[in-house]
Amino acid sequence: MVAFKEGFLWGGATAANQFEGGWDQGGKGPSVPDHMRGGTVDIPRTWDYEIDPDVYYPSHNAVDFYHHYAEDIALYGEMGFRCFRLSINWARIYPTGMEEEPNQEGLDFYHRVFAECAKYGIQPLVTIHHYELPWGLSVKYNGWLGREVIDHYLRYCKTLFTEFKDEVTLWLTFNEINNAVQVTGRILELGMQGIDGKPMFDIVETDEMKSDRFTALHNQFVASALAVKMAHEINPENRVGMMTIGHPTYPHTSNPADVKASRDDMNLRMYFCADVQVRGHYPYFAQRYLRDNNITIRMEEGDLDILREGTVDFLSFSYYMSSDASADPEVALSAGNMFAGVKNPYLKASEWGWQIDPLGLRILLNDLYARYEFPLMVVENGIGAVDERSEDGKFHDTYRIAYLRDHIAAMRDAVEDGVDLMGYTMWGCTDLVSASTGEMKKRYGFVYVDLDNDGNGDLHREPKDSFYWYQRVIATNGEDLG
Ligand code: BGP
Repeated sequence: MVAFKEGFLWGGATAANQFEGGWDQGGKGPSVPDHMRGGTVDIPRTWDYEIDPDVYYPSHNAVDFYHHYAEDIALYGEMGFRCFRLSINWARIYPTGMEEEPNQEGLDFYHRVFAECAKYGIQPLVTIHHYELPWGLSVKYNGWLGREVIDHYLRYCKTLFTEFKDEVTLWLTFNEINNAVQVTGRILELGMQGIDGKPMFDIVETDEMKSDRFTALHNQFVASALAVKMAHEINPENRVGMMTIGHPTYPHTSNPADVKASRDDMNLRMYFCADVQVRGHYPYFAQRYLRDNNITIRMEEGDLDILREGTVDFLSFSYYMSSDASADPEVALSAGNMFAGVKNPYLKASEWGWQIDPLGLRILLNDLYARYEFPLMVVENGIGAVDERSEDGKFHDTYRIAYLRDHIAAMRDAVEDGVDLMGYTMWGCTDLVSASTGEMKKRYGFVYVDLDNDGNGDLHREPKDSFYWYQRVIATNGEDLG
C-alpha cells in the first residue's frame, strides 16, 4: 500500500484576524476584518466604516493567541504537529500598510511565535495575506483596486522574507484568492470599500464594478508573481504556494446543460486563478467569460511577463464541501462558505448547511493533479459544529473525528491514486472566530476555547477527544484512523 510520504506535513491552520486578537496592541493598526461585526448563519456579517466602541467586533480579541501563543503551540507540539499554518497580520508589521519602516514590536511577536514552533520541531507555513488588508490601504486605494497596493505588499513581503529568513521557508501569497471571482470576495479578499459603508455581501454589481473587481484580482496576481520571484531571490530554499478554495461542482443531473453549467463553474471558481498562478497565464476560457460579462481588466504593459515569471512552487487549497450546478435557475441553493451552489441529494450537510463530501476531496485532488502535475497541499479542512460539554465534563466530538477520518482516508486514496500530496493542515486547530459569520459557536478545533459569540468566557484551552485521535493519526503517519 502506498502511504503518506515521509515528512508529510501534518498540522493545523489558523488566520491572524480570527485567532490572534490584540488588534490595537503592540503598535498594530486596524485591518479590514477589525471593522466587521459578527453575524449568524442567517444574518451575514456587516462592517462599520467607523469602529463603534460600544460594539463587539469578534476579531479584536479573537481567542487571544497574541497572549496564549506559547500554550497553544505547546498543545500542537503535544499532538505531534509537523506544520503550523498561520497568517501574519500585515497591519501588525505596517500599521497603515504605508509606513517606510516596519513596526519592530510586530516583528518581535512573530519571532517569539516561530521560536516556540522550533522548540517542538514544527515548521511554520505562513499566509502573507489572509483577508487582512490594513484598513489604511483599504480606505486610501479602495483595497486591491489601487495598483499602488502592489508596492506596499512587496515592501511588506521583503520585510518578511528577510526578517524571517532563518525561521520560515514555506509561504502562501494570498488566502483563497479565487474568492475574488465572485462578489463575496470584494471585502474580505480584496479589501474594497462598500457603497457609503454599507455591507457588501448582497451587492448587485454593475459592469463597471465587476471590471474593478477583476482588476483588483489582477493586481493580486501581479503582486503574488513578484513576491514569488522575490522570495526565491532572498532565499532559494523558500517554497511559495498559491491558495485557493477547493470546491468541486458536479452536474446536478446528466442533462448536458447541467454538465456544461458545472464545467463553467469549475472553470471560473477552480481554474481561473490556479491557471494564472500555476501555469503563468490567463486560461483560454478567460476571454470569453470576461467578454460575456462586459468585464475589462485594466492591465499594465509587462504584466503578462510578470505572471509568466512568477509561477508558484505548489498549489494549496481549502476543502470543506462540494455542490451541484444546474442550468435550471429554479433549483434550490445550498449554503457554502464563500461559494454557494445547488444542493446535492446524495450528501448530508453540517449544521451550517455545508455539504459533507469526502469522496469529492479525492476527486478534486485527482483533477488538480491531472491538470497541473504539481505538488498539492490541503491547508484547510474540517467541520464547523456546536460542541457541548458532556456530563463527564469532557468534549466528545465524535462527529468531528468522523468527518476528519473520512477526509484523511480520501486523501490517502488519492495518494494511492498517484497524487503528490505534501501535507494536511486541519482548519481551526484551536477554536477560533468564524470567517463567514464571525461566530464562536461554530467550532472546528481539537482544542476548545472558553469564549462565546458575545465575547464572554475566560479563554482557557481544553483538549477535545479529537485531540488525542489526531495525535494517533500523526504518530502513525495516517495509518491509524481509528
Ligand atoms: C475559509 C477561510 C478561513 C476559515 C474557513 C472556515 O474560507 O480561509 O478563514 O474561516 O473558511 O470558514 P468559516 O469560518 O466561515 O466556517
